Formats: sequence, structure tokens, C-alpha cells
Amino acid sequence: MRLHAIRADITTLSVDAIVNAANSSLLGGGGVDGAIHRAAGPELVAECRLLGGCKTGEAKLTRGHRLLAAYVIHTVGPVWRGGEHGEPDLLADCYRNALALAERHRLRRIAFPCIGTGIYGYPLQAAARIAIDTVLAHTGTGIEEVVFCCYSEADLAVYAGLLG
Ligand code: AR6
Repeated sequence: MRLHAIRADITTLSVDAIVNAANSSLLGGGGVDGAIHRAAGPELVAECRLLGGCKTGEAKLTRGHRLLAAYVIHTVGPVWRGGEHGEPDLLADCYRNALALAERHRLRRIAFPCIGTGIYGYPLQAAARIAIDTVLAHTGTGIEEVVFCCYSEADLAVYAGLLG
């Protein structure tokens, strides 16, 4: 499995699936969620309405509609409340469940944003460590490439440091 970090707008990536850092309604919001819904068009929220929401740490699949990516994997990160409320496990669940879902649908190239580290407040360094460790621990064989899509140069520097 190839693993790398880039700086980009995730809505521009041509991969099998981009991951959305959504909220539990799956009906859109700000941040990367808003950007993905704008780029995918109104068909995305229409499809999301059929999914019945998504619990924190879970992942659900839709088509990518007007995106270059064929699919969107929606997951919901934990709201940071100091780190003693199960946040690390819930964040790891986001990565684990997104990868498992990708694999079930034979999706080989997948891009993640920095889930939970924007509006939900998860400290970036700690979140990046969990993201990388969880992806590396993924034992399935179907995924060929994982892209950590950072929106800022500062976030990319953290990932680059951890990835070596
Ligand atoms: N491409 C890649 N990354 C982006 C983009 C983009 N176009 N836009 C923002 N980011 P956030 P969260 C980065 O707040 O913390 C929404 O309202 C951003 O810089 O999008 O999980 C949802 O509906 C940050 O590094 O997600 C939820 O209510 C990362 O994406 C809530 O926000 C995640 O920041 C979820 O909060």
C-alpha cells in the first residue's frame, strides 16, 4: 500500500473515493463537508438523505456525482472534548471503517482529509498520528494507495514529518 501526504483541495482529486469529514446528519455543513457538497452538486445531498445519518466513527458510501472521484465515503469524527471522552478510538474508527468500506466496494485509491481537526477541534499532531497508524495497521489487501490530503502547508508539514 502506498501512503503519502499532499497539499490540495480534496474535491479536485481523481481517486476512487474521497473521504468526507461529515456530521451525523450527513446533510452537509461547513469545512471540507461544504466543499464536497458544493463540488458534487445537489445530487449528493439527495443521496445522503436516504442513508439515515451516520454515527461518530462509522462510515457510509455514496457516489461522487459531479466530483472526479467516483465515490464519497462519509464519516463523522469525534468532537474534541479534551481527549478523555473516547476521542482517539472514535477517530481511529473513522479511518478503519472508511478503509473497510472501500475494500468491500473494491475501491483501491482513497484520499482522506484531516478528519476532526477543523471545526471539531482535534489537535492535528495527535490526529495525524492516529490516521497514519490506523492506515498502516489495516490488514486488508485491496487498497493500493492512501492519500492524506492536507488543506494547509502547516498540516502537510506535520504529516510529512510523521511519514518520514
Ligand atoms: N479539501 C481538503 N481539506 C479541507 C478542505 C478541502 N476543500 N476544506 C477544509 N479542509 P472540517 P471536522 C480541511 O472542519 O473538524 C462540518 O461542518 C480543514 O482545513 O472540515 O471533522 C461538518 O458538517 C481541516 O484540516 O471537519 C461537521 O459539522 C479538515 O479539512 C464538522 O464540520 C477537517 O476540518 C466536522 O468537523
